[in-house]
Amino acid sequence: MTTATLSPTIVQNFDLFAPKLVDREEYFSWGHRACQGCAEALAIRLMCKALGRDTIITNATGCMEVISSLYPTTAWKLPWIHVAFPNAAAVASGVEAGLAALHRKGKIPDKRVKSVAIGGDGGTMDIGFQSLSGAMERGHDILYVCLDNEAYMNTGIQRSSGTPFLGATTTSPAGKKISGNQVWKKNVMEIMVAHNIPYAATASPSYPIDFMNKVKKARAIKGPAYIHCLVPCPTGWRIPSEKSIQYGRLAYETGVFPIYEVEDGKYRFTLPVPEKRRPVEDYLKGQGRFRHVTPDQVKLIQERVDVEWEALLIKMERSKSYTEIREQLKK
Ligand SMILES: Cc1ncc(C[n+]2csc(CCOP(=O)(O)OP(=O)(O)O)c2C)c(N)n1
Ligand SMILES: [Mg+2]
Repeated sequence: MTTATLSPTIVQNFDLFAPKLVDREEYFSWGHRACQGCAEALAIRLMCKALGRDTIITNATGCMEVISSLYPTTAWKLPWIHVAFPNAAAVASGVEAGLAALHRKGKIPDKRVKSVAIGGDGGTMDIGFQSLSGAMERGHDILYVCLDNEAYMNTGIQRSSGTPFLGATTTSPAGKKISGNQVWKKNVMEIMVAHNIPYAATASPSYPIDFMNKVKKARAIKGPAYIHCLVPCPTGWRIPSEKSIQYGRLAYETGVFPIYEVEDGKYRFTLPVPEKRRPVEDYLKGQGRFRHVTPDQVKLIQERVDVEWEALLIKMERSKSYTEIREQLKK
């Protein structure tokens, strides 16, 4: 794969252009046991293509470990470590420290090998949150990719802090007492930005070139980088398996999941910004997990999305990179 940045608009003609632009090598092989239409498995396939061979993956337990490593088979063609639910970022930090020590002792020739951690929303936003925060704060040269399918899918669709407001899961069911998940989704992207790391981004496999560009950029950056990737789950979201890419796009087009990056403190949209956002109803309808949602509740969600979108626009317009601010202060 070339290191040049690819235009995200190419995604419209993905079939036409992608074979020429994207690494043909598969580092996450076919034959794994993911459900049909699993966007999480697709995200990993794309991520690995962008990372390339010199990569060590640390994988928190979750769907991706279960579907990819059924003994005696493996879908991984990269060095891969399966770790416990809460400690992917801690182990990836150790891998990075180990690589640095080997380099110092002259046992490996260069610093090309990148330590990359992956975890689901449960493994990242809940149980692995402390180790993630610690790794980012210590400044390890690692990339952490959160694959957010908005619930603990591997163990049977339990709610996490990534589950959206009113989303029905087995532990936040929609019934007489409650109407699905009763709290708003935790904004881990912004919490990562607050760690003042060099690079943080949101992404989606529905926009594969944009996603892969971000992975490449994050790989090249020295220091901690974080990518929050929304991955529709047909099983948990109760959507047809052929619609996961479409729902990923709707999440962006409605403003439910803004796709952007924050580099050195500066906010930037990375895809063409929708002139007029589609109503959130377009995203909610057709998803079984929101089947019970009333028109009043749709309004409530719309209001929240509008406010958050406006707040983000302000950051896009006003934020400056730390480098720029530093230069200004010198004058
Ligand atoms: C300490 C601990 N608690 C609970 C579990 C059981 N467990 C394994 S995977 C998982 C859910 C993973 O959810 P998430 O991180 O969102 O990944 P997904 O499966 O949705 O991709 C749970 C609860 C465990 N392995 N370890
Ligand atoms: Mg999950």
